[in-house]
Amino acid sequence: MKIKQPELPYAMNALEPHISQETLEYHYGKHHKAYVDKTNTLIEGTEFADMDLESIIKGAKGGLFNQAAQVWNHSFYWNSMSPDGGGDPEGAIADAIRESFGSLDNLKEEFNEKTISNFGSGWAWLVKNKSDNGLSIIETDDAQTPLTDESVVPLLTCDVWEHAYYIDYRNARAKYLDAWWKLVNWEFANRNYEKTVD
Ligand code: MN3
Repeated sequence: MKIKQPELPYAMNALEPHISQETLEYHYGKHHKAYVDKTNTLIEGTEFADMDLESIIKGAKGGLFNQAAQVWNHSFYWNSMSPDGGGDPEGAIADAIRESFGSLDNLKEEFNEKTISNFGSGWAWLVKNKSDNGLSIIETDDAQTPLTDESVVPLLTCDVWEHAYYIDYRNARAKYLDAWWKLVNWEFANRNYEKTVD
């Protein structure tokens, strides 16, 4: 089965002024596409050729894992932002944030602190713990993804590879994080949170 790059859920200029069209042209149009293309090249003629993306990620190691996980992580990242995003959360996610962090400001502070201190390239995630439906913040390096962690459900992600923000913010990761919070898609987080509540 050929892995397809999902369509961007909004126009290339829809996240401006926080994230520019130029960034999305490179990030979605070149980086994400390259992960899709390389995954398809690597699975050709192998046991992974007929698997869906999640099965490839769960079964693969090394180069194929890196490419396939980056396909999934980026698709999840596009949905973690919205032109109508930002502001205060509503619904189940709002209650869960209050319960786990006390307030949205506390969540932002902890998320930003952990994300800024990640030394290299990686991802910051808000996840739900399956054990108690509480929320946690996870940092993953390079292509690592909580999709392979059976104990959590990913709710939101922020790409903190430099290619996600260098055009707009140069090396100022903190400014990019401020922009990400202005776009954060609470509806997506709620859908992910609610679909898995037992
Ligand atoms: Mn990226």
